[in-house]
Amino acid sequence: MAVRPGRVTSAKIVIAGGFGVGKTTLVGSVSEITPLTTEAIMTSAGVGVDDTRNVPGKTTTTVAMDFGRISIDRDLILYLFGTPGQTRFWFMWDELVRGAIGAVVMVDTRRLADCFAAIDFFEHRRLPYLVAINCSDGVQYHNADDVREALAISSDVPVVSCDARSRESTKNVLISLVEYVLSMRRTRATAPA
Ligand SMILES: Nc1nc2c(ncn2[C@@H]2O[C@H](COP(=O)(O)OP(=O)(O)O)[C@@H](O)[C@H]2O)c(=O)[nH]1
Ligand SMILES: [Mg+2]
Repeated sequence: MAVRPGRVTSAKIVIAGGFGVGKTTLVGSVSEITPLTTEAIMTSAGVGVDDTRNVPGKTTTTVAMDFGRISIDRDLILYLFGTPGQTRFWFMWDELVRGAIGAVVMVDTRRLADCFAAIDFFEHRRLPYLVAINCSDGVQYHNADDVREALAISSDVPVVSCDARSRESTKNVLISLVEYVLSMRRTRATAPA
């Protein structure tokens, strides 16, 4: 992805994280198009499969994925692809990350372990990602340094806070990711082979 003035560049970004962390909310708050979401009312088929114990208000679940679009400025359009949270959809992830420039891993600090699988996946694929702490109701239970330490991620991976329901906040997360991806690319381009 090279952002050139006067030319519109589009890029694909993956939104990942555990079940009920706010992925669908994030795509919905920031998208300029009505997000294509494949939300379904949870039925008894999900009992024992989808863990709603810590997400009591949740009555729907993303069956396949969320899709949205946001123009960061006149030159850059981002297409957002939310991953299905349930591990039974792992087979889709390879397709989902194809062509993506980077990923947002959303975390709820009360259920940090839920994002381990996504982080492992992106580390393994060498896809740049940042960690976005979704501060439910404005409450952040652990600071960014503690989260970084708990997740054992490198010091260059950005850890930011956000409110998935706020367009402004979500947009800032995406801008941070794009800046990070561009800085990584510059570093890789100048690094000796
Ligand atoms: N109070 C509060 N609720 C939130 C926030 N983000 C998401 N939710 C709610 O948490 C539940 C799960 O969110 P959802 O976006 O469906 O999670 P997903 O499984 O990651 O797609 C929904 O009922 C949301 O309305 C937040 O920042 N604050
Ligand atoms: Mg969802």
